[in-house]
Amino acid sequence: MKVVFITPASDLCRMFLYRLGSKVYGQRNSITGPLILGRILKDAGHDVSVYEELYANVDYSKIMDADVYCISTMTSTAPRAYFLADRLHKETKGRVIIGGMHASALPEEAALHADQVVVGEAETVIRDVIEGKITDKIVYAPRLENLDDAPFPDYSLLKTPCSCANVMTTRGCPFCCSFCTTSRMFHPYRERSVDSVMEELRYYKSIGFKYMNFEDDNFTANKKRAKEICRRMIEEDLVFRETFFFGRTDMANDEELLDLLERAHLTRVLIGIESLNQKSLDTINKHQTVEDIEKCAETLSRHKIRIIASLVLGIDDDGKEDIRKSVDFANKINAYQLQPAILTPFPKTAVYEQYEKENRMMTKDWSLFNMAYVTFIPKKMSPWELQIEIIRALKRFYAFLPSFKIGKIFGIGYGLRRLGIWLIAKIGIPGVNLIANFAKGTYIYKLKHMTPEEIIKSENIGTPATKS
Ligand code: B12
Ligand code: SF4
Repeated sequence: MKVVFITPASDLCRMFLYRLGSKVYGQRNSITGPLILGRILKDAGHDVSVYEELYANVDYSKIMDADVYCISTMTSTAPRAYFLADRLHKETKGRVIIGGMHASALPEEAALHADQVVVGEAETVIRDVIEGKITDKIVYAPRLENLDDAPFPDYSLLKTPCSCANVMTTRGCPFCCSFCTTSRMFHPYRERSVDSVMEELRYYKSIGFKYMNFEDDNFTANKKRAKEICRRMIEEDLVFRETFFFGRTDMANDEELLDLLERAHLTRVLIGIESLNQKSLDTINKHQTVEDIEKCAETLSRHKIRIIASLVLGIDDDGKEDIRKSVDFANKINAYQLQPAILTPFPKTAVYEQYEKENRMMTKDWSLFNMAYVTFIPKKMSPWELQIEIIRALKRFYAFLPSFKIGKIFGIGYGLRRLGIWLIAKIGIPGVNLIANFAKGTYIYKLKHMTPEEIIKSENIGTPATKS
């Protein structure tokens, strides 16, 4: 059977400027689910290809003869996924299967656009679904107990650009922050054997990848294991030019770990700082203190591990001053990048349930759920004030002069990249203001000109609670 996997990207992410921006921001990398499922199907004799809309336009006229279309969903890409599913249903004879993060949270919604929906990790069911042996409209896939049973992602199936291999050595996270989707989707936390990870790295070296990321939600959750992986990378010459990973502030308590990370070139880490307000950290169930954050910043810089400071904007206990304090802190510690994200209540998370109960959701236009839009009524500021804070944060952080300082610390290449982001932020900010002022009917315009109650009414999602 001819099987085509599509990972959609929203209208915004398919724009030329966005693609250019993401090129400046870092290496192009792929989501691994479709490449793993694709390999299972290829090994079973099917003709498989995988497309990602994020990095290139897909020529749909070339894939209209497939027998099955497999579409992945995140929340922000769900509307595009449904559009493609409807179009493929109308214009082809192929079956449409939808899976991934968003479809797993809201399968009934996805089922309106698909022949079948798979909830959860699909490794154990994908072949039977494609070959018609499982026919349920909504298939609840049992989670993968032993991660070593999954094959490695097959990058030869990918027809769109990719310059960095993504490796998941674990699934899930032992913590459970109130806004986090992955710790729920991939529950409980599971680990692959270190041998299997090494074999995968060897495979990427052999096919010529220069860059490799560990995309585990929390790579250093098990420090002993993280150390073992780094140690073997160094011993077996499996070190890549640079490896990005997600970590938590608690990694800074282990000097040996930091030393090994540095030597294995795991030198760019996204740390969820989220907020410098202890009350907010407790509200989101982060299990992290302000002292942890400060210590982490200091220790990582000693080991030349560059921090991408991730902040969550709009936590109930945070006001504008708290957000600005966090941005200034990121500047003070010479964070390599700032990743400010507006708190986004993804379906099935604790914050989503809470805001639903409190009638604080302003929209369910899923395309806005990309962590750049205010989709709920914040507590300590108006929705527009919060929306503007993310822009202010970028402007405050990606300033012209600090780029030179960063260039001096991390090298000229990094300084230039930072200047690129500064330039993009500069073009982006007046752009948003222009839309907010003149593009009537857009969500940004509504945020600026309407009350939350008016927004909710116009987005048709129910009655708002009075803002406290
Ligand atoms: C790598 C990655 C990226 C890469 C590559 C993405 C791409 N090329 O599209 C980059 C960095 C570019 C990226 C971008 C974004 N990402 Co991202 N990303 C990830 C990450 C870290 C790993 C993905 C992965 O490989 N997972 C492991 C594999 C095993 O899981 P999987 O791919 O979901 O597949 C399994 C199942 O979902 C299912 N499945 C998946 N697809 C299909 C399809 C079918 C037909 C079937 C049956 C089953 C099925 O079976 C698979 C095997 O078990 C995840 C976090 C995570 N842990 O998943 C976030 C994550 C998916 N990203 C997220 C977000 C928000 C984004 C952005 C919107 C961020 C932004 N503001 O720009 C963009 C959107 C990109 C887009 N396509 O438009 C969120 C999504 C939350 C949600 N509920 O929607 C996540 C969960 C991280 C988080 N913050 O919680 N991302
Ligand atoms: S630490 Fe990170 S991955 Fe783990 S639950 Fe919290 S946000 Fe999710």
